[in-house]
Amino acid sequence: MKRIISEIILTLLLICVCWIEFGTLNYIGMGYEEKWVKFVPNAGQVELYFWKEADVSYVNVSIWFPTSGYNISSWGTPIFEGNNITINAEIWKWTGFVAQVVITRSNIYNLGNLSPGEYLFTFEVWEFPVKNINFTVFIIATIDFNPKTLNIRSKCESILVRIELPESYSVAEINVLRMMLNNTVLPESEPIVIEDFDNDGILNLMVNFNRTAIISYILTNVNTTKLFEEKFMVVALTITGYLNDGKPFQGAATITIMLPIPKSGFGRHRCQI
Ligand SMILES: [Ca+2]
Repeated sequence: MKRIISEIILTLLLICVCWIEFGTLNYIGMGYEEKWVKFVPNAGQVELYFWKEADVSYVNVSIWFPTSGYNISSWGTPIFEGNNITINAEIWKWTGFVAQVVITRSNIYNLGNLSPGEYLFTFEVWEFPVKNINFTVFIIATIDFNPKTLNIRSKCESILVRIELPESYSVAEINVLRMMLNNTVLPESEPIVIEDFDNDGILNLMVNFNRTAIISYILTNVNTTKLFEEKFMVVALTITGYLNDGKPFQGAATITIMLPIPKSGFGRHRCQI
């Protein structure tokens, strides 16, 4: 009985040794050793995508591999140094036999509730920078356009934009010179008025944008064929800017543009809202 048990143990040991040997795959006769080695992907294999949901910022990192022979042992955790965020992942490549199949692996990094500002997110592997992405966390502003409907054939007047900021910020701190509409149109230098026009207890900054400039921008960025067919279109416009201390803000609202049917054939149009 003891002999049988000894033989079983011996057999199991032999199996283990063989398995370990197979696992390390020392194919000395083939001239190389099959093993896991450190691997750094190139930038073309990596996609970075930033988004914000509620108050939380996220970056998704996707990496594609040409074979099954890769292993990500650590995705790393975000390291914050001021507005620079660095990730250090650990990736391995198997030098032996692998399946020729493209595999994509992804990981979402929760960056938490970041304060407003401009950030640089760098994805490193084995401390080697692979790819980075810049993103901005904005103070979310409430935007209101007046008028809310534009006749695109009108060539006069301005569009009034009323801006409110969240409770902990003041519109008096907005640097009007750096404001832009859709990163293209600057506001008019005057008048600039601060008052609580809607009596909700929150001050509004009111500035004008040149109507012709906005219409020109819209016409070069919308499907004009569709506009001429349907005679109106709803367009989202975004206001971005900075407070005097550099904190960025952004807000968006829609405006309806319309293409009225001329009442006369002479192409004359009165200025109208
Ligand atoms: Ca208000």
